[in-house]
Amino acid sequence: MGLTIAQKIIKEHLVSGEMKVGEEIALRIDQTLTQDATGTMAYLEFESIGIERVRTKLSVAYIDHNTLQSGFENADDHRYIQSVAKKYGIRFSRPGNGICHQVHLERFGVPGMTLIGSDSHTPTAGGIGMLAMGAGGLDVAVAMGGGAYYITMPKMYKVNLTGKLRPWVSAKDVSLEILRILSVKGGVGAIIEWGGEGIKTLSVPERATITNMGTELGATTSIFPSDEITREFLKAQGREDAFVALESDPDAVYDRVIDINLSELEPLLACPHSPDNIKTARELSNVKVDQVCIGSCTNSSLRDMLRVAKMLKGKKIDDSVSMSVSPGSKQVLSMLADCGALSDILASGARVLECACGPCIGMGFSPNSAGVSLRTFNRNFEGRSGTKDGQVYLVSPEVAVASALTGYITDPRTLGDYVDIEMPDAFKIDDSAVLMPADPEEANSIEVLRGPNIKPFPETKPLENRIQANLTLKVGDNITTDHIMPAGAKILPYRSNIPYLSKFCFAVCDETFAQRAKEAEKSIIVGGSNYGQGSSREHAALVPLYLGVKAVVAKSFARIHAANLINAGILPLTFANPDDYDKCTQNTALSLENVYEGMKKGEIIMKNGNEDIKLVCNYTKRQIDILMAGGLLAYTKGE
Ligand code: MIC
Ligand code: SF4
Repeated sequence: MGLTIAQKIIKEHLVSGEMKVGEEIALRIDQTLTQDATGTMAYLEFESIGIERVRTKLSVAYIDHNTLQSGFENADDHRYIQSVAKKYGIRFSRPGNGICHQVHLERFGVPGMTLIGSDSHTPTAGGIGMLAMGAGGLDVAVAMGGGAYYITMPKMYKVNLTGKLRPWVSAKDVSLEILRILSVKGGVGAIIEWGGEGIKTLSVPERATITNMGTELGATTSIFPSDEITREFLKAQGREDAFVALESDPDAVYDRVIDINLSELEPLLACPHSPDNIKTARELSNVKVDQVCIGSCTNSSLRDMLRVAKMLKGKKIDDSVSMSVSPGSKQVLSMLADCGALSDILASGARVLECACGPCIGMGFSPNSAGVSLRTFNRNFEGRSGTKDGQVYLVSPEVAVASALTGYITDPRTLGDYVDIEMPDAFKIDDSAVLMPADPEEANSIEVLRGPNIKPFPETKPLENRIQANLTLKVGDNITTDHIMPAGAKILPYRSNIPYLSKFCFAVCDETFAQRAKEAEKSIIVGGSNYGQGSSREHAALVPLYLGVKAVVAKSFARIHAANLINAGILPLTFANPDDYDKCTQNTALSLENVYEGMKKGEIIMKNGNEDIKLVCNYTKRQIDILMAGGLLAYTKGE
């Protein structure tokens, strides 16, 4: 039987386990990346594992999420990451150099290699045929130390593209179309391979937009073949030597095949507050727009920015619209400046922000009250923009600019002739904002610089056999890690201060939760399906751990969050009968019985008053050992 692209890479990196869907497999990891918002914690964990130097082929620490440095906390964390990187053999991408996924694609990604990153959009590198996955910080720390990365062997989905995108329709519309077809949970447990004749019409940045947003499907990752288009891209980046060709075997078997005819797509939007709430631009043309943001790891490539500049050239955005443009990297910004496109953007009335995540993670540029914000980003969860009642729509750069010009949601096809752009043959290479680590001989003398905002890792305790706890919070379906542990300008500087962060846990759903959980001492949370979708932030597990959460009982879980819960020593459990969700009432006492035996059997009984509710778990021996030890850190140190 032939293999898919992902299966080929998995086979080559398999450390243990069998490549059977649903089985746990361990993979050798070639490269890692971190960003600052998850990085501080990941490096604290790496230090506590006690390894002298990273054992990967390449590890990069990016500063891109919180670059404001308003107050010492954030600035201290940057210095901490810079000093750790220098000491332990990690490259350090300075603030301003760009968004981790964009820079990694440009400068470091290699087809056929494995990459894990402490950020859920790490699959962006799948655009050049890398097996790239988002992971919790602790998993990345272990991989930096040479440890394997454990996942459940995914199913294989294939999306077959035919045709060619029509003018004004773009890669973002392909992402939105697949979200319309599959929904935010449709990719859970699967790797999505993109193929078919249609991919020959898509450049690497367009492919990367598509793999980037595969995260919103809940997929383990997404991947394109590595072909002549990939070679051209790497060559233009001065990295042709990194090229290897990669394709699936003609007789590869897929669990599901989805056909999309590119020629039939039209400009789409994801409406508030979910990336799969899809409508056409045509349908929404009477919606007034207050704000437009262009950028994020989904749509900040040179290609996207040149198109934006060309559309804006000689025009003015509507007076009622506030617009920002954040180029994805220093390379993009500096090439825009060199060719004059930056002036066209500025002359239109748009503001140019730093090459960073910025508004995407609520770091400024929040919409006005109940404001309609069109963003070329990948997430429009409630409150994420920093404005609780902000109405965020996800769009392509084409829809974004067309709407900024008119002040209303606008189908760009109504604007007239298509503006084509020409891509340069070569990118401008300047890696001076990526600092190299010290030589191993020097490393000992390098001091790690720790600021006072760094607080110790929450205390973990070995698992109890009988867990009596209060059902402190009951939530619905599709709860995101942004609900569990919000981000944004007020909170992000405290990612290395779990006690402080804990005050904001679940604040979007229930502002009293943190206080109530502390008072209860031991809590169980009950959730619906796809619990923990979205970001990879392990803080969404570490903060509940700090607040005494012992288990989360849900209808189903998102992949990275379930792994983060286990890493934190919290039990993720699912209802054997999803209807039992309705029997659970907030603020009642629950008890998990005979947990040790139950974990082995895959079945734990939860006492809810006089009733027994059957819960299931499918832990591997390794996961049971981690939970018994009180989390991955304790387990790794005790190994
Ligand atoms: C996000 O897009 O939500 C983030 C911020 O990039 C997160 C990481 C984090 O919370 O630090 C992610 O996607 O993993
Ligand atoms: Fe940054 Fe937004 Fe991408 Fe997350 S989704 S890495 S916050 S740009």
